[in-house]
Amino acid sequence: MAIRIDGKALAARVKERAAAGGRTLRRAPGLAVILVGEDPASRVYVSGKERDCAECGFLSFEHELPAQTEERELLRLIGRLNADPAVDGILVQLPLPKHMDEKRVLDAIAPDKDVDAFHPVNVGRLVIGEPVFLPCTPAGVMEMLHAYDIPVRGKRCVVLGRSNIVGKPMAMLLLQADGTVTMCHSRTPDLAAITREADILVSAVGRAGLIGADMVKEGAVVIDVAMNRDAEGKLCGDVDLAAVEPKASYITPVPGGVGPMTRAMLMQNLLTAAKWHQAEE
Ligand code: L34
Repeated sequence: MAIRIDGKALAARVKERAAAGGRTLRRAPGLAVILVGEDPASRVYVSGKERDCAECGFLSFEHELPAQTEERELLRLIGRLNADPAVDGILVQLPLPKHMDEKRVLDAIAPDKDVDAFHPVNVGRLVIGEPVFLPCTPAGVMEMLHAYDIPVRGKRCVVLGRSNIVGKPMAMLLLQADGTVTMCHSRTPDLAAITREADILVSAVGRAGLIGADMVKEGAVVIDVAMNRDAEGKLCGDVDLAAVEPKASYITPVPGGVGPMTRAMLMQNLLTAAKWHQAEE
């Protein structure tokens, strides 16, 4: 029977660490959170991030814009926040409304305030192994592996999903930890043959029930990054937890797994940004 990785408890520890770091600074780190439109899930995640800031003794500045806001207005707001010395980090919650060009918006965030690590400069830094900010979700997964003394070196790691937010940076971090990494996606034939080879399996697809026991090797570490709703509307990941749990060595639940860790790593990035900014003052 797998050990359940407790993302909630671990996130609390990461946040305490960030809070302690913040107390050594001259002023509290400040996060600007931009939410465009009324996606209910985004609303929940953004509220969580603001609560995390408060818990850490950090400031948060919320900017709620209506769904029909014009892109140039959002770009103007980002420009103002880039220049605002009280703002150490800027987070534009995704997804954006369809009429906006996500890439243009994310590229407008100053790299030194890009606490999501989505800007090409920060992606590039990650790829060459010199990151300033770590992308929150993959960094949260690495923190979980580390906290449970799960080695990555030499292990077969399989990442499902190739998004810029999760799949690609996840593969990069596992690679930098000396894992042997395979990436799978919607065009990968015979997925199960590959996932069954994994010592560490990370699923970030977004399809409830995708990972059954037949796709998992005995004793594998199974990390579920997805946030889906099942037929009854209950929150779940890609992994059929009941089926896979007896076979895995470690497993992350949804909720209470990677989600809270994503938010905790954001606090760590915000602290990093604030340290940089205050060292320059
Ligand atoms: N810019 N947009 C930007 N940065 C991000 O890092 C995100 N993401 C994803 C969506 N858009 C983003 C998040 O923050 C997903 N995501 C996220 C963050 C937190 C949680 C889930 C997804 C989370 O806290 N999940 C809780 C359950 C929350 C609930 O009850 O709905 C959990 O225990 O998993």
